Amino acid sequence: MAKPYYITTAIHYPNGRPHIGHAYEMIAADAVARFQRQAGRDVRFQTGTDEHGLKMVQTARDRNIPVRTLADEMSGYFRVMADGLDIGYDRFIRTVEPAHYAASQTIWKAMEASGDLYLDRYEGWYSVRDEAFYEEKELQPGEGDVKLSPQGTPVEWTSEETWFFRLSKYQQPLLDHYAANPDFIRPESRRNEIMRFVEGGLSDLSVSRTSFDWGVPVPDSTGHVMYVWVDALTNYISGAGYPTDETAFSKWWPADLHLIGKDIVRFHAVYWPAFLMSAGLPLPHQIFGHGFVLNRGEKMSKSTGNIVDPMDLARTYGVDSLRYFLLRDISFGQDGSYSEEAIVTRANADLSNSFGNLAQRTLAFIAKNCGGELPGEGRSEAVDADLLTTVGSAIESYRGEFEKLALSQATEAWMRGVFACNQYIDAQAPWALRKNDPARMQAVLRTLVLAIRDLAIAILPVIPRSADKLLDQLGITARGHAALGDHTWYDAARGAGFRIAPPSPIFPRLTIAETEDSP
Ligand code: ME8
Repeated sequence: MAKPYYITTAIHYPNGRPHIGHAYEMIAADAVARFQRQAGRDVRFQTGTDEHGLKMVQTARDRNIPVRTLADEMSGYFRVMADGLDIGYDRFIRTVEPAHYAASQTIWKAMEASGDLYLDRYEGWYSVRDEAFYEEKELQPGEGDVKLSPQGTPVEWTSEETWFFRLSKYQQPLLDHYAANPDFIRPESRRNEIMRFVEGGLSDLSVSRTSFDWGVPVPDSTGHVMYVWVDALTNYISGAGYPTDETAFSKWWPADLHLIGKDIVRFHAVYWPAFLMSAGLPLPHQIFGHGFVLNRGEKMSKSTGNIVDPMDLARTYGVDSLRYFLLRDISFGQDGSYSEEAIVTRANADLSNSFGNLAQRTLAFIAKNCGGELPGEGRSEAVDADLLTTVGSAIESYRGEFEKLALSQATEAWMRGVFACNQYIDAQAPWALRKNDPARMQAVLRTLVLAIRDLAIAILPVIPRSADKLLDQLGITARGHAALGDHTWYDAARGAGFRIAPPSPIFPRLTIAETEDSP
């Protein structure tokens, strides 16, 4: 049995409804999880919501509702979105769960037992929007007296008694870990950014708050709740059985991959490993900081009113068009832009006109002209084997890129296989062979079915719903990588008398939806 594989997304703040950035992260993680399942690995995929902290308190206050009511309502939207986008998570964790409280208190006590926690007075800058402390030297001037964090969010001066974590003690151990594990932080640009930050020196971190009570209580310290990031990061282990279910925890931990956005790499690559070292727990294998999805190149914000509900896009253009677009058009690790035009253009070019058209032409032709029967071997020519070799190597490079999380290059490689098939079908023109050379027609159709089936299996992680439908139309039950390139199923299905029914198109051609302000 292959090694188990544990992947997580960040847990999202449910202080508002989910946006396309959240959808993007879930889709990318889901595609990786599906890919690893296809490779035969026992996969655990965790996502969820991060429900404590001052931001939640303030949003609830603005809406005049209890924080827990806000958390329950908004967390629900995240789960509904995950389900709507076919995110196949194994665990949706909420940080308000009692078992998560207990786990957070256990890791706290372990850090305390290592002598890494002490009580002192914190005075410094805090950004509620980022739920982060910043040093004076990191700030930039904003309008008037306002100071801004490196993320461009306003900071406010705070002063209170808090528990501190001896982060400074972990500067060298962290640098040693980065040096010994070059793949710990990806992509390279983020790794460099974090190394520079840690080399610059680490101050101890304030890890509790006394000015509000919406959080996990610090053990034996009345009036203190944990800094939201302490309990938030702990979700990765509390959701995998820590500390009560040793069997589950030792199976899944350390995680293979924490997939998160570029703005929170510091928390995952500096604070989290330091907490784990302090608690005597192993570190995750990799932290990947993906880029931001921008609306026509602009940051989404409530004030510019350009926040689009990802579920609206999925309803209008189809879940798989959205998934395919995000993974194909944005180079994974970099920022990327989206617009409805871009989604429609990409989905039409690759899915509808290329892959969809290829499958539709082939299956409809067999249904109509061969009574749906899978064609026999007929008279093969060298070009047939050549096509299958080209498709096989396109899929191989797709898999290689996927392994490296180069998701856009992966889908690009897959498209090379699709293009080769389209060239082949045009050149071989089976419709012209029907009367004069039926044996040749059979060989051509058989080759196409073999190629389409492998392309559909390969692309399952990206467009699970449509690829599944296509495989069902072909009567194929195999879904894993082990089936790729294995053509023995074909004669078995033929022998069993399987027939292709007239197919309904799987990738309809899209047009841009009319909006109220369209001309
Ligand atoms: O940071 N494009 O939650 P969050 C792509 N609760 N990704 C984006 C994005 C965008 N426009 N905007 C946000 C938090 N993200 C914490 C995490 S983990 C222990 C705690 C990403 O709801 C962001 O980078 O603000 C992060 O990975 C995730 O969405 C959740 O962001």
